[in-house]
Amino acid sequence: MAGTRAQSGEFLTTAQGVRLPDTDHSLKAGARGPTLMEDFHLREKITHFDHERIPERVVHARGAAAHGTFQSYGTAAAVTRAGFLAAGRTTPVFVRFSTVLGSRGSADTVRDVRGFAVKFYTAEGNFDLVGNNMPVFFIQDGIKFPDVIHAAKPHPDREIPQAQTAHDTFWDFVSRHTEATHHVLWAMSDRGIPRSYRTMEGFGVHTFRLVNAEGATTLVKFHWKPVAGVHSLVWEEAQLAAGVDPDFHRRDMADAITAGVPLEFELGLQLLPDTEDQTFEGIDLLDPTKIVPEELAPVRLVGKLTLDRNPTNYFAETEQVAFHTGNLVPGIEVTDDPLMQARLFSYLDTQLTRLGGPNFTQLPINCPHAAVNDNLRDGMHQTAIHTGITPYRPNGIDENRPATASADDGGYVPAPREVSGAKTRENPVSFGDHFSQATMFYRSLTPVERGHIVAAFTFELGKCLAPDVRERELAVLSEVDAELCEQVAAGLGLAAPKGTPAEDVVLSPALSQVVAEPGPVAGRKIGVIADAGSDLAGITKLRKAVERVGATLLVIAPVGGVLRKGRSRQTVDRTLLTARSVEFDALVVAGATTPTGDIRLTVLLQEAFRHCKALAAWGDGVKVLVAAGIDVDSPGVLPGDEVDKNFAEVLVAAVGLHRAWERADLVMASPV
Ligand code: HDD
Repeated sequence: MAGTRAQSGEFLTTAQGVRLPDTDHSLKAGARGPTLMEDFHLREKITHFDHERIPERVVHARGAAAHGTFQSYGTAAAVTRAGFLAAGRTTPVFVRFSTVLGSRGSADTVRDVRGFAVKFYTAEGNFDLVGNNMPVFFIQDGIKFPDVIHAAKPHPDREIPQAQTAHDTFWDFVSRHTEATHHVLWAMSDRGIPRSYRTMEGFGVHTFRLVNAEGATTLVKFHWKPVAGVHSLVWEEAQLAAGVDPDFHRRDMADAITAGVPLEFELGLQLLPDTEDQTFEGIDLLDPTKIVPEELAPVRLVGKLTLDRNPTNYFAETEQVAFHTGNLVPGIEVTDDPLMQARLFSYLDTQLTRLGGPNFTQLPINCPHAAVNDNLRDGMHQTAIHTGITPYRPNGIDENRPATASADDGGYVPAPREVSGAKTRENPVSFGDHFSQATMFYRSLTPVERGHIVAAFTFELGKCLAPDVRERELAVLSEVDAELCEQVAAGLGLAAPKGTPAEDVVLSPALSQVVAEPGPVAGRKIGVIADAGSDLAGITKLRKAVERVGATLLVIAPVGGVLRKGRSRQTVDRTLLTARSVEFDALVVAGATTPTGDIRLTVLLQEAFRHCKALAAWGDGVKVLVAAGIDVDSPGVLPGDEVDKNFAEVLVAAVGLHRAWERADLVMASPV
């Protein structure tokens, strides 16, 4: 099999299968002599190496992926005939998460949109849901995609800055192109810096059309709801993590899957009537800069995605997977959203360069699990050995095979729709509202989330050198919300322009990600600081309690090795040299730990405190917190006497709340 060929047999061989006696020395005329041209092994080894890289994706170059399954609840069967959404179906999937702007080797935790691309290998062919972790987009028409990406990518002269929007060309573009405003608000919110891939929502963004067995149609917006809840990093943490561990998100996902803690998301549908004008409650469903608030159209859960298997080979799977918005199955259709229409062209086209020709569907990761019987032939990298002589229709020689399929045979027959109109390059009038939903988004959030948006705008515009860019973006913000504009202006030391933001927007509390009740903690990391004198038996008890709820406990000690006390043992996972607070969702100081007076310990605890994470300690460990300058009466600081049920439960609940936001005013840098 092509996928395993390189690994078969006992001996190292050439690509031709010839066994090799030596791969460390080139063939030379004497030990100090010139290398001989006849060394076919040297030439093959270097030639292959020279061509190991393929072009990275023009966007979404940085990504990580996992295999899994999608289990249908059957609750969508009335609205779509898509087989994988029928009751009782389980479908294999491959999901690739990504950032948009950075190069393949860039950091995971930068402020950016995250890609959320799902390939369902259904029995009726592959269905790709190529979404993002934000439900809206910067542009309403795909013809502008090169513009927004050119503006957001590094400046062409020096190729800086990498993987971020905090520079002049991005803000020059979006301040002049106000349909981007709603998406910009999302990007500047906590959604731009997710804690983990498992704590992101996903969105199909566009409105799609579902068709059921009777041919009735329903418009739909796809949502992925993370079982772990929606949580983010704080900005300082994201910046630190970009340096401390650029692989933060991919490591988090791979480690959790290895530890047996899968990532889980539920697929949700917002079902909307397929009316003549394709609007809902006044919202244009063909405008990808608009959402339909969940309060107006509830998200109905129709199945569960479980990602539980890491790829075997990054290049063969994660790099070579090719998603395409046009990979559709019967029962799911596209709409006339002009952003989506352009995407239908781009995704197939881009693979021709990236994957070197038209046969990329034969790569194992892209191969449908459904039977393939096409008349496509030859081309670069053809790996199939087609039989027969009639790759054309009609043919008589092979009795006109393969046959075409009617809808009853499972053929992809689109629902008939009238289409008419004069040729024109223009937007519908309804696309002209650029601000009202940006206002709704901002005002629907909690004060702490709004503070993060203010800080993000102040940071990003503070990185712009051109004064007119900053001023023009302030004018945009003045149309969104006066308070937002004034606070950002104050941080930049500029006057706040007066705009006319909408006053009567109906809020959507579902947009906030701050929780009042503790959520699941599976996949979270808790660091326990200990040394040779610590209560190691207490650590064992705590480990059991946190592992029971799917979290991981890591021991942090002054130096590596194994801590021993009596019959207890604890392997050190991190030292004060290798640990940084950003890796942990909570830090705990074990009882009887001696304060080391090490500044790295103080920084570790102070950072976690600043980032509003849970901090706990038992016994004498409390003294370590105090020595690090932590006020143990602060919200989210949990001192205890020993590790008992209550201590563990309180800690897990604090992690489940994600952050002690009540501490935010006290410790986080003020945005202005
Ligand atoms: Fe795109 C990749 C998501 C608009 C053109 N896009 C790409 C990926 C995701 C998205 C998740 C990475 C897929 C992977 O992991 O391989 N893109 C979106 C969303 C959009 C969007 C949610 C708006 C709603 N994209 C968009 C437009 C165009 C493209 C308007 C062009 C007209 N996108 C591409 C592309 C990429 C891509 C150039 C680069 C690599 C690839 O396709 O395979 O074709």
